[in-house]
Parts: sequence; structure tokens; C-alpha cells
Amino acid sequence: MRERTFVMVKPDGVAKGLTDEIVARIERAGLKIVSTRRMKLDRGLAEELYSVHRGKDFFERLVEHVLSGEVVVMLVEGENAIARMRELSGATDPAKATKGTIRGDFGSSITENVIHAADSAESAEQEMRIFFEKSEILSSEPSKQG
Ligand code: FUP
Repeated sequence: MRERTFVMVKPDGVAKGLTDEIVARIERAGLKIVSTRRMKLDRGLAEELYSVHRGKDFFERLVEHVLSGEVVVMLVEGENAIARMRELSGATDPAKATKGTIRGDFGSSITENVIHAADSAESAEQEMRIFFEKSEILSSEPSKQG
């Protein structure tokens, strides 16, 4: 199934100069970056992105991390893009992530784990809406644009 998903290079990834390497891995996997923007999040955006984790003990640490520097947000499209991006990213904890995955190769801790990729169709939809215009989120296939 052709899908669109939300991906973000986190501040540790941007600071380590990994954006181009991550873009290359995404494209090598046959996925397409439809729209991208380098930006600084504000607290409202960060808390909205991670709203499912509100109240958990790591929430504040996570929000502080994504506020600590610039991020690169991306709208990624392709066949099974949501699952493919999760595979490319690897396990949440870099220590447990397979080598060859982005987190396995470059992550330094469970919070500073280089990349965020939406974990379901629902999250993808919700997260794309936070960062991209409706016209960008719609599929590029004319038949689906209504
Ligand atoms: P993932 O979908 O792989 O990003 O993982 P989760 O949704 O479980 O976690 C969201 C973010 O919270 C991840 F970047 C990692 C961070 N996190 C912590 O910082 N500490 C934890 O104990 C668990 C998750």
C-alpha cells in the first residue's frame, strides 16, 4: 500500500551531521521525501508531537531534547512507508537496535536516538497534520486528491 508518513531527524542527529546520510538511506530504500523543512520546534509543537507520552517519567526529558536544537521534519511517501521507516530507524533503544539501522548505527541513548518515525497510520496522519499543509499531506496521485 502506498502511504505517507512523518519522520523527524532529532536534534542529536542534526548536530552530528547525519541528515544527508538519513536522506540517502530513505531514498535508497525506494521511498520519496515529498516535503522537508529544517526548523526549531517550540514547546507547544514538541508537546503535541509527543502527546501520547504526556505524564510518563521520560516525557519532560524527551521534550527538552527535541527543543535543544534544530530538527529536520520530513513527509515520506512510498510502498508501506510507515513500516519501512520503522525498519530503517530500528529499535527505540539504540543499545538494542540492529546494526545497519539508523538508531543502531548512530544513536547514543534512548532519548538521543537520532530519528522519530510515526508508528501507525493514525500517528502518521496526526503528526503530518502538525507540521505540513493539507495539500502536502494528500497523496500525489490525482485520483485521490478529490
Ligand atoms: P519510538 O516510536 O521508537 O520512537 O518509541 P516510543 O514511542 O516508545 O518513544 C518515543 C520517544 O521517547 C523515543 F524517542 C524514545 C523516548 N523514550 C525515552 O526517552 N525514554 C524511555 O524510557 C522511552 C522512550
